[in-house]
Amino acid sequence: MSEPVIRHDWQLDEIEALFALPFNDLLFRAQQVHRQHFDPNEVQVSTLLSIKTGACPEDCGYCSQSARHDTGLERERLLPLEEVVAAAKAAREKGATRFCMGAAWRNPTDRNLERVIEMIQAVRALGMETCVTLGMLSAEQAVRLREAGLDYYNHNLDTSPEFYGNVITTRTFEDRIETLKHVREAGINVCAGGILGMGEAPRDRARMLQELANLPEHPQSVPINMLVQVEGTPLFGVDGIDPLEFVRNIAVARILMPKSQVRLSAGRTDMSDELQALCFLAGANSIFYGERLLTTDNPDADHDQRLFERLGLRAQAAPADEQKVCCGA
Ligand code: SAM
Ligand code: DTB
Ligand code: SF4
Repeated sequence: MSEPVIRHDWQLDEIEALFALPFNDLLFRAQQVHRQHFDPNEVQVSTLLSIKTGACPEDCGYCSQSARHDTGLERERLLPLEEVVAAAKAAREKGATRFCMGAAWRNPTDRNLERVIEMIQAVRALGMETCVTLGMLSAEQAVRLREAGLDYYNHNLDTSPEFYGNVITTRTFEDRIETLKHVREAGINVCAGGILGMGEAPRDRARMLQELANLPEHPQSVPINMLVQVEGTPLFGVDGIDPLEFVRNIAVARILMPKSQVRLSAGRTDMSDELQALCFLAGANSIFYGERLLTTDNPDADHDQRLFERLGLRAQAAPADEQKVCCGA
């Protein structure tokens, strides 16, 4: 079979045609693409930590951390360095190779950025890859993070440009694209994806994947989250997505972005093992691992280890420094 071309010119009708394929045909195509670029039995394992929780000024309709929603979440100040290092060590001991730190900010102040940089350097010193998600970044801040050795920056498009205003009003889809540009141009690996099950139409899901695939470079990591419904948020109680439709989204993401890590992200506690197995078959090859996401639960590490055993999956080893796309200071 010929090497699939890495494309950045996907048309909406082509993407919708992929979604319309019989399920077996779609999964077969996705699995073929997956095997051309990855070991099909290897999964990248990341652990998350909320380094600054709650009281966020943004109004994201899905989020437990927005100051505008009454979710009963206790706000916390930026965690001390020692606590972050202890959590990273614990994650490493359980088998995670990437440590992702999230802050409930619209954007970091330069002062806070310096504190996060100390965390990045301390976590890298443990031999782990680092990822942070801190909200909007200026071009200068992205360069500063790159110089500090950051491996990945997570910033999700979340949904289609057309549906965006139904979910978030305090920033625009274009703002997100702008931050991704700063991150990419600074030479940091991009982690960008979105959330499914927020009441969006099938066309919005196709549009979100089109926007991701038609970025100047495919994000190196593409987290696909299933909405975790949090009481007190505007999206609590919304009709969720058909699980098989979720699997189709994973498969289409894999086909559009053949070399990206596609992460089966939030929402796994509500998924059966069998549904997760279908997601891996569709080309997902990364997960969040450990009992906590940012503010909500994730499956127990023991359960995930058992699932990996049952499926014959292996956690990807930590990449040697020289193999990293980005190796910083
Ligand atoms: N404040 C920063 C920002 O929004 O860019 C970083 C942290 S924010 C919590 C990171 C991402 O988590 C969001 O963009 C969203 O895609 C995802 N997320 C947040 N709450 C979620 C939920 N309830 N269910 C699924 N994904 C969620
Ligand atoms: C992403 O796409 N999903 C993660 C990470 N990037 C930062 C966050 C999921 C958050 C789920 C809800 C919570 O725990 O607050
Ligand atoms: Fe704030 Fe990020 Fe939550 Fe939006 S998703 S409310 S920006 S923490």
